[in-house]
Amino acid sequence: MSESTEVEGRRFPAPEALAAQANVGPEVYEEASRDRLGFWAKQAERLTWAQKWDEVLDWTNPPFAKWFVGGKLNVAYNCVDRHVEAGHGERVAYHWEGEPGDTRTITYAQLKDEVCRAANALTELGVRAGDRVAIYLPMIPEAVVSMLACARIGAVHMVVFGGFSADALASRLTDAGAQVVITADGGYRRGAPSALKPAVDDAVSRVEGVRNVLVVKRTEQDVAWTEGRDLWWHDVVGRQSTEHEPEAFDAEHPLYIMYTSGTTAKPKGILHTSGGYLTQVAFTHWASFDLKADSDVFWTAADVGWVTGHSYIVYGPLANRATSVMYEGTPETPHRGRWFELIQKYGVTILYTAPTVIRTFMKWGEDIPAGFDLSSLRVLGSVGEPINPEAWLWYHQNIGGGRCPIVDTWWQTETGAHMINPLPGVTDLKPGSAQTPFPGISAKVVDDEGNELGDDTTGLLVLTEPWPSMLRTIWGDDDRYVDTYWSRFGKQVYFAGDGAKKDADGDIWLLGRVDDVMNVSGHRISTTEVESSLVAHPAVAEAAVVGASDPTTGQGIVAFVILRGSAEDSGEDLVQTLRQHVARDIGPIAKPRQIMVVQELPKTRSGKIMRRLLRDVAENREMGDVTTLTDSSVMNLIKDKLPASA
Ligand code: 6R9
Repeated sequence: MSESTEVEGRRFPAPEALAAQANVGPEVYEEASRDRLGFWAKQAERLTWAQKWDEVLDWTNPPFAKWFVGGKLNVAYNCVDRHVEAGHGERVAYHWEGEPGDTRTITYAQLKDEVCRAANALTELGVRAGDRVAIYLPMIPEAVVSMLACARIGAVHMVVFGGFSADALASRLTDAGAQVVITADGGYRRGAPSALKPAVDDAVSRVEGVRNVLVVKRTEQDVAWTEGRDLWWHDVVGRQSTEHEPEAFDAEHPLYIMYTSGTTAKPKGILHTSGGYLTQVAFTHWASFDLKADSDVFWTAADVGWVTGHSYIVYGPLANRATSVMYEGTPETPHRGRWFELIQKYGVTILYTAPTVIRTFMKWGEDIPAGFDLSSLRVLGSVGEPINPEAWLWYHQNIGGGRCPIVDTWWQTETGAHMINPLPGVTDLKPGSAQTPFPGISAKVVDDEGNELGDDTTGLLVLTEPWPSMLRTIWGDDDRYVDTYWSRFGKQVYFAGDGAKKDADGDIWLLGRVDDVMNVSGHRISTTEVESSLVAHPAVAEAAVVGASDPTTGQGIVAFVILRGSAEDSGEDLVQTLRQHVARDIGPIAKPRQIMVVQELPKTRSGKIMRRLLRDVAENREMGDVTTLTDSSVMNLIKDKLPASA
């Protein structure tokens, strides 16, 4: 039996102490399935509504859903004001830490003042309910303040990840029709100030309709200035009143647009609305992580420019009055223990991050986390990709001290909030599996014709009932919304684009995007499966696998691997060893045709490997669109490393 199957067979029961005091118990599944809409209506009561809804769900015109019809609320009021009114103004909303080590502690009362000021400033700049505001900021508190200020006045925010290029920003500004851009002179990245304003200047010069650029001073870099258009945040926001009356908006009022890459070059603007979104992010944040607002210190170590940041740095934690950590920089600056130092310093109790980061930590070695006191941690989370069992186990042992449940959360920009994940005080955990649809969510695995599959089979993941935080459309393109998600199996079934398997216990395993499924001599092999096998080998830290067209087998398996520190100078022998290892582990059919040792892999902001680009390399093609890469120079590094034949 291979190392990976041994791990896969193991179960990790819910820790007893945690189960005894967990926010939700096993009965929650029963309750939700007995009356799904009643269950979600009960969760909506967690929020403060200016006017209650008449109807929980209107699904008379699928796939266009309306949740909490007739209800009215203000999202920012729910995230900030109501906690201050209830006497929690002195509670910390964010322990913010800049990469250079500067810090800011922001209480709910202070956050309320800042949000009100920013809301007044946007109003002064002529921003009205329904207008779009682009936010292109580093991970600084003004990013959260800007989002909430928009929500407060009913403007629709559109956060663009600070690592994206001027091109990517320009196409998003145009598509959304943004009128104001909020940015900064720069932010700190890997020990140095990194400029943001030049990309905004470039993008704004190419689009129509941006009236003002509001600039936060962060790095004190010199910036070019366009009089009349550019304004300093500290001038315009700084002089505003801290009073602002929040207006109640319809439950279906648009809250934000978040762009995500699709199969074509044009990114999709995923639209989320207010009442249903906030209900599901608040409830999942509370239930999936067993959040205790009075004692936990919660840290989503991700960027606000990713949906994970929207739902679990901003809206979920704030709606639940949580105390969060927010960190500006990279994990290796100024040293590889920076995250662990932050956990120790702030007493973080819940850590939520992505498998790619865990694998990087594995590569750096367990001595680094061992050098810090991580005993405050009690729950761990994972998001963004399937977490391979080895990484799960490493996370469990070396960061969680063997005592913290790992909540592997499957969801998407489109779903807005957690959809498939174990519950920390309830579920016996299986490393590598997201396991169970969240209470009130209906997920199934179907074959190509849409027939539900039994246990122990592999197929496509679908969602068969609407859910409160679902996307409402693709901005400006209802047809593409219907075509992309709701046409493969009819207008009532959401096609997620992920392959999935149900095991003999009925637990769900995610197998990656269906376009990542390879076809080798007629056998369907998931890239995730081969990657997982490679990473299970002690010499490998990280692996990316693609199917490259092959004249005989249809597709051939090409793997890119990063070696662990100790194994870094091994040569051809190691490549053969790894090929054999995969053949033994999965079967000879899965043996990679080619394995290339590289230093880095191309990744998006959410840590997903851009296999499309690796496929271009493997098939010796010109590279496609790289605008969603966090660091486009990575691809040159990889190409330089390749043998001429590749
Ligand atoms: C939240 C987020 C969505 C895609 C999704 C799937 C993959 C996310 C996962 C996971 C397996 C998990 N994905 N979480 N796969 N297990 N726990 O990542 O949103 O950036 O839109 O990506 O990510 O393939 O379809 P987004």
